[in-house]
Amino acid sequence: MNSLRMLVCGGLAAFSLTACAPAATDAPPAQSGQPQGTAQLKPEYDASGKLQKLEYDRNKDGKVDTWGYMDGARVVRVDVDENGDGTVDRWEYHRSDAAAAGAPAGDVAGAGVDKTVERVERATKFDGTVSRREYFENGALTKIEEDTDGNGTVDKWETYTDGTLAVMALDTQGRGTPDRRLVYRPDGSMDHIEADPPSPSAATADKHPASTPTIRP
Ligand SMILES: [Ca+2]
Ligand SMILES: [Ca+2]
Ligand SMILES: [Ca+2]
Repeated sequence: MNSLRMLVCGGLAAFSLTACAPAATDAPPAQSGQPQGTAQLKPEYDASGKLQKLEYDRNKDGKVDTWGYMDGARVVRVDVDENGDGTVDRWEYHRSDAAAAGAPAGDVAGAGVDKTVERVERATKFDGTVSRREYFENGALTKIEEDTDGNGTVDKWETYTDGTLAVMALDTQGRGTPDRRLVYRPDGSMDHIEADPPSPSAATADKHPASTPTIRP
């Protein structure tokens, strides 16, 4: 994530936006293949010369694999094709710099920590379907939600404190809510496991109570 951000920012710096702006006004701005671009990085501007999009070939194989959606110099969203099959597998959403408290974009990029990222969505099976969402606050991972079995429902929730996994909650019964929680110490070691007893309402509704699964410790 941070490297992507820096790539995009590095590209911006390489272009020198102030130098590009007058040229973009002279030339038909909506055209693709702006002369200001390189083989690896191609910018797109709107009618007023404001940067709207960057296309980037991260691994230099001649195919675009990273798309940066821009509001001028501000990154709005970055899409990444991580396995090079032409389909996006990662969507990186950025909050506005104003909303990222005390974290102007330039400082953030310089520090190597991007505090404007608020959410990263991933298609972990590379099928174009989002199965994992990572949430950030001021550059620190706070929460991950994942559909590990691909049935469309989240079954794993991870909560992070100071960047360290604090609680992993699992839905092992396919009911849509966690029934088991793994609680970690600040040093990352496991503290204890909490497991819900089988739900009484579920047992009542179950026409075959004998088959109600027992939660293993
Ligand atoms: Ca590429
Ligand atoms: Ca892909
Ligand atoms: Ca699931």
